[in-house]
Amino acid sequence: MKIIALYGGKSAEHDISILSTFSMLQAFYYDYYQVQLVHITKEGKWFRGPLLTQAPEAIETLHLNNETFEEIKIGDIVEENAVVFPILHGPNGEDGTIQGMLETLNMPYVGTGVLSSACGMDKIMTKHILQQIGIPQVPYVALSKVEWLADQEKVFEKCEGSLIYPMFVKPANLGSSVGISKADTKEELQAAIETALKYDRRIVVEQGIDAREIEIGVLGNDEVRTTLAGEIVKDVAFYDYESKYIDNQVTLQIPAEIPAEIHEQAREYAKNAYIALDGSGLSRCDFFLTSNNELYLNELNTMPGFTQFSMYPLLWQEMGLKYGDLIEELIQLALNRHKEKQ
Ligand code: ADP
Ligand code: MG
Ligand code: MG
Ligand code: K
Repeated sequence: MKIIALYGGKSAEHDISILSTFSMLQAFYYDYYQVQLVHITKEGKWFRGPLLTQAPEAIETLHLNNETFEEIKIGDIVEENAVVFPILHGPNGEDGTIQGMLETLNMPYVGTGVLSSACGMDKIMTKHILQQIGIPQVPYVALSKVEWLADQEKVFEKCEGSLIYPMFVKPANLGSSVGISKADTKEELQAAIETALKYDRRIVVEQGIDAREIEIGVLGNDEVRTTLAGEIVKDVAFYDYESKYIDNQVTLQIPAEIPAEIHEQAREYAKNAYIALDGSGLSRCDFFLTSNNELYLNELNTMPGFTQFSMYPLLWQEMGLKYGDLIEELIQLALNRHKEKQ
């Protein structure tokens, strides 16, 4: 069987996708699979690369070059006995667009379907759904570019009327902390809103809280399993893009040292949220935990970071599922879902 590794992508998280893909390529069971590389450029062009029969030694194998990659049309990836593994983060990859395309092409694919991908990517939509099923979240205000352009003072009133500083301002559709800033004053709020609006026409302003960050791994289609929680232990106050991917200013504590009842609560919320969003395949569910043990669900990431040092695979390793077996399980979940739909 062939695995079609779709990576790169038209998003700010292009480079992270390449890192995750390289890690994964070390772990496929090449006795059973061959891996076809398909690189999506930042401009959204598709290039077919080499067919791998063993793990590549260098990440350069994944980088575009004229000798080993040829431009293809999207429909060219269709073939029998293949499963698509979209290792794409953020808009145009993790947000239901690629998933919808693969549905249309009738190809089995790893990860959440159209609905959960789209809802998980959209922070406003996620909040609406979580609210509906009674999962605690930090207070927030949803805003549009139109509102901001019409009357900035009204927007300030809306935010300051229901939230106190610090506030966190985020584009509705993004990840990896891109476009997110913390605002301690009205001036900073203005700048933060302007920044977030560069990435999306819908944004969210949230109550900033001082909290630990814990994460739960979720895996499965109809039968949903969760991991113990892991904690992102931060040396920095704001877990931003730089600290996550460049400076490595974080360590992972697995399992998180939190009270047993909080642990159970988080697992239950993660499972319920996953089901409410129609999850299948996998997701990583992220929480805030305050010093007086208030637990807030922050977000679900439907294609979480997947290097060997990333939280999601490490959480499953703690549960006894090795990195290679986790990938195998994801492929089987993709095939099962596809079979059920036929
Ligand atoms: P992304 O999808 O980009 O990861 P998050 O909502 O997870 O977006 O925000 C990124 C990081 O910003 C979080 O991991 C956390 O460190 C910080 N953060 C986000 N929202 C808040 C908040 N309301 N209060 C405190 N810190 C926050
Ligand atoms: Mg996210
Ligand atoms: Mg996050
Ligand atoms: K998300």
